[in-house]
Amino acid sequence: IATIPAPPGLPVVGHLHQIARAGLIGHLLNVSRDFPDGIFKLKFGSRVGIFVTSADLVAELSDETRFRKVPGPGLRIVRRFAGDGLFTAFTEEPNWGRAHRILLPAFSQRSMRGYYDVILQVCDQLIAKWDRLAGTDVEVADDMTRLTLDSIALAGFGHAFNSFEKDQLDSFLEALGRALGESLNMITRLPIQQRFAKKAQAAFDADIAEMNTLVDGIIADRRQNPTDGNDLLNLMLTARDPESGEGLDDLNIRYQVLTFLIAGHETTSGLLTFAFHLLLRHPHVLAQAYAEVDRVLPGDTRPEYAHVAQFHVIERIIKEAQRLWPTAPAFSLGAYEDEVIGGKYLIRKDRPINVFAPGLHRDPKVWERPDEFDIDRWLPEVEAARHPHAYKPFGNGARACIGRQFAIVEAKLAMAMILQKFAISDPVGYRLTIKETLSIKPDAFTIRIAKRQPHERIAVSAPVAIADTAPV
Ligand code: FDE
Repeated sequence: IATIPAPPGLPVVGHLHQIARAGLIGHLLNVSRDFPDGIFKLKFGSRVGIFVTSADLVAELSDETRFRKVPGPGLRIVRRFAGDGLFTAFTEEPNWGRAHRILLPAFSQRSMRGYYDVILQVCDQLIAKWDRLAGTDVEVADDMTRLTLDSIALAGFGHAFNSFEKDQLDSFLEALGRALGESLNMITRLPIQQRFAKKAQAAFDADIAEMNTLVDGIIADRRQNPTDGNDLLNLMLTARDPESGEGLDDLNIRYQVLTFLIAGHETTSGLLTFAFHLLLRHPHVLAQAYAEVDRVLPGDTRPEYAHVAQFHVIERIIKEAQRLWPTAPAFSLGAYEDEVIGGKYLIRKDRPINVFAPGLHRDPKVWERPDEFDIDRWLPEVEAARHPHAYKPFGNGARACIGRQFAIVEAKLAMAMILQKFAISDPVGYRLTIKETLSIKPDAFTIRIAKRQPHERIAVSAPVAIADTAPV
């Protein structure tokens, strides 16, 4: 049995003081490069976190007979507002299986077809806004957030945020942003600091109350105005678990609605924002994407559901963006019984072990030139030959992302519609800095947008290349 290695740190605070500089993600990436075995531990005050970045070790952790998702410290704090909703539930909690079985049909192929028109409608609002703003610089993450929040709310719950009509992001997002930020603070604070964080605690409670008010309004509205069809909310309110025959109780429905509002927008908006950042860094790939859009959607062709499957280049861009910057950057697993992984590392029963996806997705044993953005890694024959556990942007097994198809359809459609209509460029030469809540996204990233002229849709001019500097 070998001890899990750790970088040198100070006795009391451990490695906390080193995190500030590069942010948690940057720090973990830096540390992971020093541990080629792909496992290390870090001390956060009184707490020790174990991180795994090797595909071989992740293969073992992905064995659902030995390990299952166990929410780690961050998600346990998020439980204060998301409770035993799907994302934050322990796998053994009865409400997880119940809600999973009840809500799975909401993400079938047939349902996706139904959501398509809603997503398209919200994309139209983004395009209309950018049409008005053509010639100026837009804050990418903010508009991607408007897009993803509005589409999950409308498709899942029939709730119209109408975010594109407002200059300010919805106050729900501010409350959520602060609550997630505070959750992150709570896990990195020392216990002694936590005791003095009374003000932060009160603000946290107020933000949760504000989010609950919105969610309760959405639920009450549907109860008063019932609709046909099996959107998420109708399934939550009326469907029964095929196994136990039970439905979801009111508190759990509140947790689920909030969970989907959060999980459905945070990660997808970050994904799109990273993807545009990477595209502007790699003009030859951007040119490929334009060429594909012009082939699949010539002229002003209106995108239809069947077109989405034809965006192969865009799909590879999205996959590669999720490799370098998986926007849900970690998930945690725990052993059913004491286990040994890698032939020598003891993993105690129920102890959360973090799969750190940005590190896994750069495992040098699997990925050549791991820091390079290369969409050809996702050519079918290349992908088929790859280690099966080297890429986990959507988590693993039964607890993997239930919204994955929704997110991918939305991201592909939004990117295609933007490229169909706009020439995008990065006149300031944005240098990536990452904003971390519980998900990650590029901070303060703006792009310049101009309307594409009809003649540009045949011969596409690539924007000027910007010297590559190391990310983070
Ligand atoms: C989930 C999820 C996950 C897992 C986590 C753990 O394990 O902890 C992940 C990793 C994810 N997810 C990711 C992602 C990315 C993206 C872009 C997304 N995601 C998107 C989305 C959308 C929606 C609606 C969603 N998403 C949702 C969700 C949910 C509900 C969940 C939970 C599941 C269970 O059952 O557990 C998830 N997601 Fe996601």
